[in-house]
Amino acid sequence: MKLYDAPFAPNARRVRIFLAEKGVSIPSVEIDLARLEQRSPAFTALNPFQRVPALELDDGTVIAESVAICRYIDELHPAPPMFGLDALDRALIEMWQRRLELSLFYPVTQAFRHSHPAMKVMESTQIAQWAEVNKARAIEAMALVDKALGARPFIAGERFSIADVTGLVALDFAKPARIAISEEFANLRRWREALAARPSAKA
Ligand SMILES: N[C@@H](CCC(=O)N[C@@H](CS)C(=O)NCC(=O)O)C(=O)O
Repeated sequence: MKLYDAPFAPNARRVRIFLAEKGVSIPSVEIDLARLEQRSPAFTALNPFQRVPALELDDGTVIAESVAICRYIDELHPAPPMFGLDALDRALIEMWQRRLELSLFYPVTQAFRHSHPAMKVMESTQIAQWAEVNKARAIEAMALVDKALGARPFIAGERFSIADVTGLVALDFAKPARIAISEEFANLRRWREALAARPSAKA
């Protein structure tokens, strides 16, 4: 297996954190996004969507999309379980994974892509107003997640899951996207600090 990775790419980091939690290591190939290596003919042949991460299996099959890669790894290495143990657990993790991905992570990445000068190379048409819309959406999502978390340790319940990985990566990426995490969101900040203290967060 070969993992196509990029050091500062938040989606690639989701997979790296997941692998670290599982204690699994996969040889990786670095794709230089700033030099648009993801658009090279060789990488496009692997992933026509021109995005990292991508996992190439020994038979040449390519799995792209961070969560699809994580699901595959989870099937091969079930412990510790990160996609849930029973019907309800799996449903709640899926619910939070999707909420965090669509309502928090995606707006944070859009705010970054449409405001940061370094992203001009990838977003040839940067729309400042779209960045602002997404900043506001990310803050709305932070408020909802803060409320939902209450005192529970992890977003989908008592166990660390793929949803927490997406939450941590989204909140960490809020910094380069210039979205402050309000002091008001005490539950959210406590959750983020606990996730950031796990050894996997260094991945
Ligand atoms: N939905 C995809 C998103 C992948 C994605 O957007 N990757 C970014 C890096 S975080 C990328 O490759 N960007 C290159 C580009 O936009 O040209 C996933 O979950 O893996």
